[in-house]
Amino acid sequence: MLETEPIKAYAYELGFDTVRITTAEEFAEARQIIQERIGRGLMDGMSWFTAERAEVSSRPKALLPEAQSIIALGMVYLTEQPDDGEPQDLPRGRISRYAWGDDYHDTIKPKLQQFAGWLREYARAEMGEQLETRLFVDTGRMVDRAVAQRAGLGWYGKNTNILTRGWGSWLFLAEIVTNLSLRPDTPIKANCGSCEICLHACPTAALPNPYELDSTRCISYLTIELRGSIPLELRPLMGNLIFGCDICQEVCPVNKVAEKRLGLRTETGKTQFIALEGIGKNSKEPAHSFRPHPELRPRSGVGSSPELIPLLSLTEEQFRERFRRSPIKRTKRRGLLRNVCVALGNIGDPRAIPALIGALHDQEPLVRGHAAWALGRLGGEEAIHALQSALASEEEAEVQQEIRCALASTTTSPVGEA
Ligand code: B12
Ligand code: SF4
Ligand code: SF4
Repeated sequence: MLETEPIKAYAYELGFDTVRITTAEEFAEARQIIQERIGRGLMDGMSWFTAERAEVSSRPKALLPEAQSIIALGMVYLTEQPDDGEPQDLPRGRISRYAWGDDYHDTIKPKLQQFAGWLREYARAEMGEQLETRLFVDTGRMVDRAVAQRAGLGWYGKNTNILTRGWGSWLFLAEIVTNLSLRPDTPIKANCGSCEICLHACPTAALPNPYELDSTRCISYLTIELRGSIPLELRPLMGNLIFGCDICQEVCPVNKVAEKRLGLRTETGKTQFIALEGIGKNSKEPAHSFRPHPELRPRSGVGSSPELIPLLSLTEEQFRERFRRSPIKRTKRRGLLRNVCVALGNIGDPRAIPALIGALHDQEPLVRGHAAWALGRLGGEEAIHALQSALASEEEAEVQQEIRCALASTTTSPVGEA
């Protein structure tokens, strides 16, 4: 059997922060749970997330018939909060931490390919073995969290994220399925105990029970995966979140310990690394000095809390250019502007009214409908007048309905006025 220590050492050298190994046995329990959740409609709206996908993604041998082992990898994505510039008093949105920097798929995939190249040489030199691999990060048909749990990389938190000793849940998961027979690690004996903080902190009640996520209510799904209209009753609960949601991770005590250990502090409302010495010492991981990954550092000009009003005038071309390297491109322009409208409706700053009136005439019906909702929330003569004249010229039934609803629920006094 091949020695696993050099494999793990190479994973760290490549920039992964944690690595464990498990067998290529099927993930029968995960499959059963996923299929049950699909059956109950908890994954509705993600048409790609099918029972057939669950079937394949829980059977490594369906993906690689010769599979023997899985190398489970984690890459921490704690970074400094980017400087979002001035002025601070205009309405701003919130982007979840994993999207402050470049798209992690683009960062991790080449590393997995490099890893597989190295592994091929290592297997040939040590044992004369021919290597077969399949590489996965997020989008592939693999149950990333179930692999990480069985490999002992971490344990399931009640918010369904994998928590690790030392890094909390602030890490991306990836895998290499291989035909090599490698000594497996054992699962960690840890759990959330009696804590239920995340369940109560979720603004949309998307965590009805421990370890159970109702995706259809999760802000991450609503802002990233959902292609159409956001359900009316959930919009007021979304605050200023415009891409993803970190709330159930931010409140987690395990994450707070990890952040402190890594020297991450919140100062003047911004998170920054204050101390970076001695990191790794209390962790089970080798004491390699943690630095926020250069590849994951915010540099794509996206920011963590962008000004919302200017986003409403982004053209398709400007959207593509600005978010070219960011995970945000997944929402497409219309999805992002839809989210921006909801955030502006929730923030209630009347300075957004002119831009929202402009968005009432956007080329995308989805944006027009959500701009109408936001104007209804803001209220006031100007907003009502704009809604009435938009109704007269609007041709899409769904947008007409949004405008009627907005008019029915609004008041002539703008938000903030008695
Ligand atoms: C679909 C998907 C989503 C969906 C649905 C999320 C979900 N919980 O299922 C949406 C769009 C909502 C989403 C959101 C997010 N996602 Co996502 N997502 C995925 C994806 C593609 C599949 C997940 C899946 O299989 N879901 C099906 C459900 C049923 O599986 P599950 O929640 O893991 O359920 C398990 C547990 O509940 C457990 N379980 C059930 N009952 C019990 C009982 C006990 C006692 C125990 C111990 C366990 C247990 O068993 C289940 C099966 O394994 C994975 C990538 C991948 N290929 O796996 C990324 C992935 C899970 N997402 C990830 C991330 C980062 C996020 C967000 C944080 C992004 C954000 N900031 O907005 C949020 C987190 C929301 C949340 N609280 O989970 C990371 C998670 C990393 C980690 N540390 O866990 C992954 C692994 C991507 C990656 N490769 O890094 N995501
Ligand atoms: S990501 Fe946000 S909306 Fe989704 S479960 Fe966590 S707190 Fe709730
Ligand atoms: S907040 Fe508490 S219950 Fe939720 S994942 Fe963290 S430790 Fe577990």
